[in-house]
Amino acid sequence: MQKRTIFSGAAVLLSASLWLMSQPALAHAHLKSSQPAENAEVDASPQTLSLSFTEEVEPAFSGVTLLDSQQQKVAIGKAQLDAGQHSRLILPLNAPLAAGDYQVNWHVLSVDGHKTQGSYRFRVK
Ligand SMILES: [Cu+2]
Repeated sequence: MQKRTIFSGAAVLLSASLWLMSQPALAHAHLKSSQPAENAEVDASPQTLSLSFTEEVEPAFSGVTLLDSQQQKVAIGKAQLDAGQHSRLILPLNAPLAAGDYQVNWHVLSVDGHKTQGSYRFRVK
């Protein structure tokens, strides 16, 4: 009798957790902040781009492209996860950025398996 109660309790817990796992997560990885920030005007070229998301992301399935004001792709390093903060991607720049407007296009896969993407701009004075 007691064994049976424990078993059905475990079954309820299991089905409850399966139900929770099947629910779509409410929060996907949205861009929380960046360096340089969206629409920022910086005095000098940054050394890296850094993008912080609302959830942890998978760097192998995430990427960032940088476009200059002519919509030409600027060569940058591969997105790396911040070792201390798995919701932050860091991208080294291969060379200092010339003065001008830049557009950052990002796409990420969050650890909950959802893809999101977006873009923002900043200016180097
Ligand atoms: Cu999600």
